[in-house]
Amino acid sequence: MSTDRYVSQEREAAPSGPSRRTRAAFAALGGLIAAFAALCVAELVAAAVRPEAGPVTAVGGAVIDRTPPAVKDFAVRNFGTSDKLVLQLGILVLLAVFAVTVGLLTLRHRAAGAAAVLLFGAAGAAAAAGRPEGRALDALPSAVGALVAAGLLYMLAGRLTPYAAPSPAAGETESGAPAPACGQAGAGGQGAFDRRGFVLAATAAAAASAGAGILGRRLQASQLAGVSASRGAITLPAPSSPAAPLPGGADLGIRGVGPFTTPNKEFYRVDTALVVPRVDAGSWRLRIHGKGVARPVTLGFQDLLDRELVERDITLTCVSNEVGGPYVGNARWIGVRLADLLREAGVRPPSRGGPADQIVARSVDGMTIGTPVEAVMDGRDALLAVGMNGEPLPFDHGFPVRMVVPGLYGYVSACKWIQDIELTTFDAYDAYWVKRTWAREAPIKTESRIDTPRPFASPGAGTVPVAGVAWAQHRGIARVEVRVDGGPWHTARLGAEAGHDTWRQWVWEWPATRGHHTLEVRATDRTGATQTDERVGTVPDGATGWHSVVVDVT
Ligand SMILES: Nc1nc2c(c(=O)[nH]1)N[C@H]1C(S)=C(S)[C@@H](COP(=O)(O)O)O[C@H]1N2
Ligand SMILES: [Mo]
Repeated sequence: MSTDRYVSQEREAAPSGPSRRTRAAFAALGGLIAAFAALCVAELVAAAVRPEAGPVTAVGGAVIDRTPPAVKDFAVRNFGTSDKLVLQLGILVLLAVFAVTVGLLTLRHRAAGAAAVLLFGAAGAAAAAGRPEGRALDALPSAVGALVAAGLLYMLAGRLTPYAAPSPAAGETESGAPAPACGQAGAGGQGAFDRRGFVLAATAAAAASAGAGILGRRLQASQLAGVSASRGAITLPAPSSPAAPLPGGADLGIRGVGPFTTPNKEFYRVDTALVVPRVDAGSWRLRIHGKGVARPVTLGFQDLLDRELVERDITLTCVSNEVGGPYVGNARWIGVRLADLLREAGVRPPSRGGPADQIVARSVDGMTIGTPVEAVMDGRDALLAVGMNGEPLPFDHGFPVRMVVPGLYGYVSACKWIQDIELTTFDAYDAYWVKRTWAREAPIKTESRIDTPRPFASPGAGTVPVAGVAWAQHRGIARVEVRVDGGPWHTARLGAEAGHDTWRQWVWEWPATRGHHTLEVRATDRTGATQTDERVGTVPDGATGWHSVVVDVT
């Protein structure tokens, strides 16, 4: 670049009119291109480090870690499982705004603009390395991306520096010939800059960035394909203690009510992972250690498969499930009994004098989940699960190994992508969600949900099946009742009981009359406790209240 053609003091030749606007637009574009380059380069570096270390993912994760429960609840309620997509789009929009601002800043201070990019990169790097399971190396994608972007922005900004005093005849080159149309600013030589140079450099940079980004994504995809193949190659041994066959009639087969066993693809997913961890079963290890562990152990995936496998139907529920909400699902799990492993390691529950009352499970992505030792060792089927509905765990649901404990909400029991189990006390350690105001202990509350008719449906008068599910894991459902417009309660017909750890379907044939009606449901569990009508929100230990549906019978 022939710097002698540029002035050092931009303000002296401050452009005006159309040229000024063009310069501003180009500067903004330069900022956007630099941001794009940063993301693309970072993606390429992340392919070498790990996908989770990419800046958008890392910043998103850091945001999730710091999101107040009320906001998290709002996000889950309004965006459901697309809350993560919304978050990532939000980050990209903010980044774009920042990029435009920084681009414009370069018009006044070239170096300041580039420095701002480095600062932003430092924030991304800190977010990546500062995640619960973050490593120093995770800072690399953001750092390299920011360095490249800062250099690029500085270079592009150079192309926007106006030429020194206009040539004797504005719009003409020294030889007197007209300026090439796409070269220097055609209109009003005052403030003209190297348009052509900018466009060429910007185009080349955008193309190179896209290339790096695509290459990065390809590399990441091929790594994932490798792990997927290793999952595909797994055959789970037949369980030595199979689940009892589902009693006929567990599934009432009513339209509008999901199947008794929720297919994996339809199973709700709740976690903080923006990138689903892809753990290779071959290199997976689980360490069991801590207070009162006489014989710490480290197990591999095959070690689990070589043990006695049990198969159980267990209904999972999220504490963030609103009354009537979708975050509940029932699956047939295969795994090893966690209590057996703990006993072999020398662990005793508090009731037998053990010093630890809390199991803290840690996932590969830094989630921590605290479960009462007593619950895990009280005889219930607390599993280290390796299979879900006849296949290895799906990646979304914790492959290769997760915990499943009947009767406890997921955030205090169901650690996915588990890699470490530490025996400790509730006094000594607060797990991830407990630090964020959720309760230390959270047994699942007795709840019921109307799945059909849907809210504001308009069925015809006559017999209308009102149906849904009810759950009170590890206590079992004894009765479900429905009432119309606050009238008397009617006992619903229950689906056959598959065990105390699963939900039950229910149906009540409603002789529906024309008009506006409110349907309400309540369940009673096998301890005799009836679901309370008191409405409380999900924080800190699960929502209560009766689910109601308003319909218009025609
Ligand atoms: N590693 C990890 N495990 C996790 C979570 C998480 O965010 N990270 N979320 C928990 C919560 S809140 C619930 S409700 C269950 C949901 O399990 P699912 O996504 O398989 O339905 O997983 C639990 N295990
Ligand atoms: Mo949850």
